[in-house]
Amino acid sequence: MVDAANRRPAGEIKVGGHQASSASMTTIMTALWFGHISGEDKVAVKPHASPVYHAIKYLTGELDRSYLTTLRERGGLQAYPSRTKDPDVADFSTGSVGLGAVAPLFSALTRRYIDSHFGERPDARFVALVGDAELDEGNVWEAIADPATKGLGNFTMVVDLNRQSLDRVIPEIAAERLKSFFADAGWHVAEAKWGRLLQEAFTLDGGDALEAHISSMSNEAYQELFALEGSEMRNRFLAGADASVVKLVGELADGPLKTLVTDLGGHDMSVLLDTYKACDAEPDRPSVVFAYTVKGKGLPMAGDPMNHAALMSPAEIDALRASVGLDETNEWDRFEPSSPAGKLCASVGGDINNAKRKERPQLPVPAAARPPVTNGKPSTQEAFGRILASLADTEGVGEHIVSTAPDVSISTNLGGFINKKGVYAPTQADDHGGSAQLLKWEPGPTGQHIELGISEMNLFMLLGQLGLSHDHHGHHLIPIGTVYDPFVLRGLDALIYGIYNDARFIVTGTPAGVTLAPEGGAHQSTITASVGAELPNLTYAEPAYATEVDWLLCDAIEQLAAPNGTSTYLRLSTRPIDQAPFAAALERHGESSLRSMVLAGGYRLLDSPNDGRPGVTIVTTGAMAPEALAAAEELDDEGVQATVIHLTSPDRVYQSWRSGFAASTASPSVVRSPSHLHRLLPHDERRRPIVSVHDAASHSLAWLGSAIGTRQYALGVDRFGESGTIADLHELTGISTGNIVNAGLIAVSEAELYEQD
Ligand SMILES: Cc1ncc(C[n+]2csc(CCOP(=O)(O)OP(=O)(O)O)c2C)c(N)n1
Ligand SMILES: [Mg+2]
Repeated sequence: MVDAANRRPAGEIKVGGHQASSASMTTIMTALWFGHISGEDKVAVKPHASPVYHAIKYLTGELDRSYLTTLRERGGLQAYPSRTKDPDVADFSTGSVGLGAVAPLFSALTRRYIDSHFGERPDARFVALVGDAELDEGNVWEAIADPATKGLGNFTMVVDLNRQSLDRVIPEIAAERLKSFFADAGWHVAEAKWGRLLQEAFTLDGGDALEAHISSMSNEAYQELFALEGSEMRNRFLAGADASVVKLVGELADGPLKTLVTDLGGHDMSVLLDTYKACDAEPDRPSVVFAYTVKGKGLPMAGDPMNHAALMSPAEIDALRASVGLDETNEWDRFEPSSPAGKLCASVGGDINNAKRKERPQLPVPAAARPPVTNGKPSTQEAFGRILASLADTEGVGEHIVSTAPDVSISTNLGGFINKKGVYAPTQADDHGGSAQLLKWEPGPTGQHIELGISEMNLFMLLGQLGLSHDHHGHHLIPIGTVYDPFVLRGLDALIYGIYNDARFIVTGTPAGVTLAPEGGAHQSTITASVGAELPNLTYAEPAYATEVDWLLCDAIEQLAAPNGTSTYLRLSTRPIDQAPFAAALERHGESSLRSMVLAGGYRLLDSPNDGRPGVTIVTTGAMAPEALAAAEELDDEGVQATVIHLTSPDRVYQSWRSGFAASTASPSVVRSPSHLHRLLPHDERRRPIVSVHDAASHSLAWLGSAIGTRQYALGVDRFGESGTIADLHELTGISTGNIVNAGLIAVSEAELYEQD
């Protein structure tokens, strides 16, 4: 497949592919699919072995022949296994190394949760096939270390131990150290180290010395043997060997000697099958299999340190094809159906191949949870906590919610929900202790909150798998995670991974921005708003008022199951906010109209219809609403009219503008519907300059002027923060009421200047 892809008429750049990484995995994967797993099991495949996966799916009948020559082609097989783009849907997408290594571990955790809450499903095993260099990624160890993944005996990680990464042969014999890491974490450690030939040789006289000799070789020295032939290989191997080793193997001819000393367990079918079975026999802890392999096994590039992206020449391919008895006329044929191989493929295919996907179910989600109001100046974070606690009691919804947080449940206001629903543990566990009166912790199988350690990667890996629960486990969940907003970036690759996989979840970044002022710069987020706005399949929203949070959260839950729905990222603050301006807007617009505008992304928080005086439009989002309103009032005193638009979701407003013209750029005849922003600004206000203010990078809202066709003055936080009061920080970063007023005055005077020009 890789060769065919690279023989297509060339585009501007090479097609590429990974023949060596694939060859390393063929026995591991053949043993797994044809001799071990069954229909309920879920497997993540090492990114660079995707052709092996497709070959299996072709041989077992799921993948059509026409795809085999389309690797890395538009509409064809994706470069790396893809849940969303490949025709033979992979259980997990992979590509960013390290994530696929633990995605099935979090899927196993999700299965355990589903079994505890909704009755046991059929048994399923979860397998990650990973490259050895993937274990360099810290997220792998974060997942292994988290107590939430403890005891998942239905998970097995198979490490393709070819001792090579992209650039090099990995120095030192790291395998023993890695094994002890897993063992110390309580895992069952198995290995498929030697093939049957070597295992037998080790039982003979001098066998112990032979084993010790091979084991003591450095990775580099052992690896070199694969590329050598004849006496060169013999001399290199026997250099420094004990006399008993020479006695045991010295008589062998060159060919058999090389076959023997390179006989690794990761290419021995029966060794692998036995090792997989041994993992099944460990029901109470996860397993790891170290499968010793050769990168490029069976190919001329075997073991070459530079083989990662190497491609075989046409002559080498011809020789390889001939060596397995094929020619160009029959190289793509399936096995003869009546042959033993053909029969095996057919029987395996009937079991492992994908069933058609079912839509996620629509739940009876209310338009608003309407929690009891307890004080006049709630923050958005506080409102979020109260709304979630109300939804916990909403029939048809509450039982599907599962919350999670990386050790910040209490400080992100999940306490109300946890008090009602409890903390999840597969078996009843001891209470939290401490001031237990404040928070009912009591972990047990009915709890609906999964507490994690501090790893934000784990938060997003778990949300990503909870958010695929409908596909993987047949039960739709409403996963809601919370995290301190700046640390969204700490887990960003896993967040992207989740939404790239079409997982659906809600994540609340709180507190956000400089409003948690005394906490200082390390806790103040600035670029997260842009990240939220720019990521596909994720709706970013930043409300200011409690009812906005309510509508947005209920809508976000609805979106989790909607056919073209998205995940949602709520950027919330701990700043107490006076709700009176919202009440006034509610009065003016009416509930139904205001709700639909809040969900569309924004509304006119303060109206200032054109009365002939110079005017500006102040656009704000989230916790800056009080400053925007105060600035409008001051500007009015200065003789400048100011409308305040509150963007509850800058993301949705941007998308409504951008998708309108994007459709026209593809086809100019497409009639553009007005964007939400244009709906908010009547014609006679569109020439007014815009002053935007955001407790985030100024760049995040800086597109507004371009969208409306007027000059814009973007205020925001473009420096690292420090401790102080909210007022101090607003002043330091240039987003105070005074800054907004001044920007408004400058805007008006420059507008006059330009008009004179
Ligand atoms: C997060 C991330 N960083 C870097 C890469 C680029 N990359 C692709 S494969 C690879 C080396 C993988 O080595 P290993 O896991 O041992 O796989 P092998 O090809 O040896 O089977 C690297 C660095 C990537 N895909 N993802
Ligand atoms: Mg490797």
